[in-house]
Parts: sequence; C-alpha cells; structure tokens
Amino acid sequence: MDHHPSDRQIQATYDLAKERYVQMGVDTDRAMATLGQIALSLHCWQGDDVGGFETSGGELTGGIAATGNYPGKARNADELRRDLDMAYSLIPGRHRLNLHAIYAETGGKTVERTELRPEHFARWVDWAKEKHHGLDFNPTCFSHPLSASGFTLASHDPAVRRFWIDHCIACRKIGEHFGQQLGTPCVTNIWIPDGFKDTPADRKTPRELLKDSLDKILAEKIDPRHNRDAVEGKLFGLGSESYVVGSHEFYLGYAITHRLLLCLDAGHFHPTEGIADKISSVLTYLDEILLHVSRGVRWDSDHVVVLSDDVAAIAQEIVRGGFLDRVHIGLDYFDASINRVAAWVIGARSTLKALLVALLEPSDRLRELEISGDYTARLALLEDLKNMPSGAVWDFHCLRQGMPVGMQVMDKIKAYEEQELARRV
Ligand code: RNT
Ligand code: ZN
Repeated sequence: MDHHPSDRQIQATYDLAKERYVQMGVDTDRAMATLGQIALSLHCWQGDDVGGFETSGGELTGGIAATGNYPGKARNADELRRDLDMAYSLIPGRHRLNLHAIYAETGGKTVERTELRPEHFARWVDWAKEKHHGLDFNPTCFSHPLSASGFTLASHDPAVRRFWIDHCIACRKIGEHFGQQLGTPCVTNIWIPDGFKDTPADRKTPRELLKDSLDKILAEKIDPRHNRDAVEGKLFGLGSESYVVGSHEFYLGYAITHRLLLCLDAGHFHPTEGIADKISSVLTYLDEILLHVSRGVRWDSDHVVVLSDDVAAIAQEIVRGGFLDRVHIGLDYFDASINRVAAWVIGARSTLKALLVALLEPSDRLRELEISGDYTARLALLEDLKNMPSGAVWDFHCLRQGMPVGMQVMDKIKAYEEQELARRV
C-alpha cells in the first residue's frame, strides 16, 4: 500500500522549495505557468501496439516492433478514446493527439489508404473538439501488402510509388481538415521504412526516387495555419540495417530546401548519439521542427520515455534556446509489456518533468558565467542544480492542476485496469 503525501505536505514542501529557487533568482510560478502552456502530442499508437483499425488489418511491418502481451489493449476506436481520456486525465496541461492513417473509422467498410478522406476521421475530430485536443497526423506507409517489398515512396516500381504518393496526398488533406476544424495547425509527418537489410549496389537511385515522390506529394500548397509537413529520417530499422533511403542528411536537406519541418526521433541515430545538440543547429536553418521523444535501449527499441539525461538535455535545449514555440514535441514509443495507459502517462509526465527542470534553471546566471569565462562556477552550478528541489515544484504543479501526485497516478490506473481493461478478453 502506498502512502501518499497530504496536500498540506505538498504545499509546505513547495513553499520551502520556492524560497530556495528565489535565492537562485528563479521564479517557480513563472516556470509552472510556462509549463502549463506546453502541449505534447501523444501518439495514439501506444494504445494498441501500432495496430490500427483497418478491416483487413494485418501484422505490424516496416522494421518497427511492439513486444509484450499485457492484457487490455484497445480493440476499436471507442476503446482507444476511452483509454486516451483516462491518460489525459492524469497528465497536467492540455495536450494533442497524434493519429496515424490506420486509425480511420470506416464503419466496417474496406477503404484503401489512397481513398481516405476527412469523413473517415469525423469521430476523432468530434472527440478532439469536445475535449480540446489539437490533432496531428501521419500517413501509414507500412503494415500493407504494397509495403511488403520493404519499399514505398522509393520503390523502383512506379505503381507502388504512385500508391504511396496518393496516400500521402490524401493524408495532407486530412491534416488540413484537422487544422481547419480545430483552429490549430496539424503537423503531418511522413516516415517511410524504405531500406535494405544488406549492402546496396545503388544508394543513389532510391533517394532520387524518394525526392521525386516527395515533390509530387508536396506540390499542392496548403495553408500552414492548417497543415504543416514534417519528414522523419532514421539510421536503420529491423530488416533495413545496411541502408535507409530517408536518412537524416537526406531529409535535413529536403526540409531546408522545401521549408518543411524536420522530425528528429531520439531513437533514430547511433546508440550514443543524442538529438539535443541537433536542435539549435537545425533551427538555425528551419522555422520549426517536430520531435519524437522516445527511448532506445541498445537499439531503436521505443521504450517508454523516462526522465533520463537524454530527455533532460532535449528539454534544456528547447528552453535555453527560447524554442518552445518552434518545437512541436511528440512522443513516439510503443510498449506492450506494461499497462498501455500507464505507458502514455509515465512518458508524458516524465517529458513534462524534464521541461519543468529546464524552466527552473537560473539561465541568466549560467550564461553570465559562461560569457565571463568562469567555467569552474558554470560546472559547479550545473551540478548543484541537479539536486535542487524541482520534484517539490512538480508535485505542487500537479496538485494545483487537480492532477494526481506521484504514485497516486497508479491508484487511478489500477482502478481503470480493473473496471475497464481487465474486461477486454
Ligand atoms: C519509426 C518511426 C515512426 C513510427 C510511427 C509509428 O521508426 O519512429 O515515427 O514510430 O510512425
Ligand atoms: Zn518516430
């Protein structure tokens, strides 16, 4: 049995923490107010292991994998929305939902991905309006017979390319519709699995084909108030270990020349290569970027995000750079071995904690030390900050927003598991 802190304890701990931060020149109220404005984009696919609801739904392909068989996964869109409602009710702030095309609701009819239209997402839009969530979107260029070769937009087969081009065009229009309906731009992110397991003979042609496909997809201009396009590269996937057409450099160049968003997924680089340091570099040339906050363990394993040094560094870079309005923060992981609602909540709360820690830095003082060349004091202060009572501020933030504090989250999740998830057999 967990013994939870009382409101009085949370308040008293916060009052002391606030005094400590004041001594450092940090305004905790301001940090909490800024945090309260940040919208994360929760990925719908954590709720059902990237399954989706296509009538002819097959297995997950594309070199990504969800492992585990924890009971209670959402079997339809109503269950997924119920699970999302539960998750959002445990995360302070107002957050977005990131949908994939395979989460269309077609009323039992088989609708080809090229034929998807806004009407197939009407119930998602109604729900998003009612619950005040912005929507983001993704074409689904995997888990389909026409992606079975491992190639989609970069296929040598023009018919295969055409199919996926048309799918992506349909998706941009759905994104535009989301933006129009909800009054907040939809970020439509293109990720494709295309690549080779073994050493290619020709690295060039697939990239030329991909560029040509993207040009066709993006030919129609869409008002950025409604839809913004992002492209997501990666280094390798399961079955595409030796070569990925859409590499980081490929998409960085494409995004810069076409004024798109670049999506940086934390799991898409070499195992020890972080994305934090890339943020200020790419934002020197791009207006905005999209992040897929994820956690690779030894490979791009998409574990639930935790408050790791990597995630703390990402948050620091966003805050220190003043980039909060230029970075769209999405989550991207899929763990089927634990309670899926908890997976959303833990990952989202950890991402918010990282942002709060970054917002609680005495940024002016750190910069002064750096500019004056006092690297000794800079190091000492950065180390000292790691032990500052940010946890007390986080708990108070949760309390004030009417959200569960600490392990209270698990009481709610366990109750939901008993009442709802356990019945899904
Ligand atoms: C795959 C990419 C991509 C997917 C989602 C489901 O490596 O990270 O973002 O995770 O589209
Ligand atoms: Zn991703």
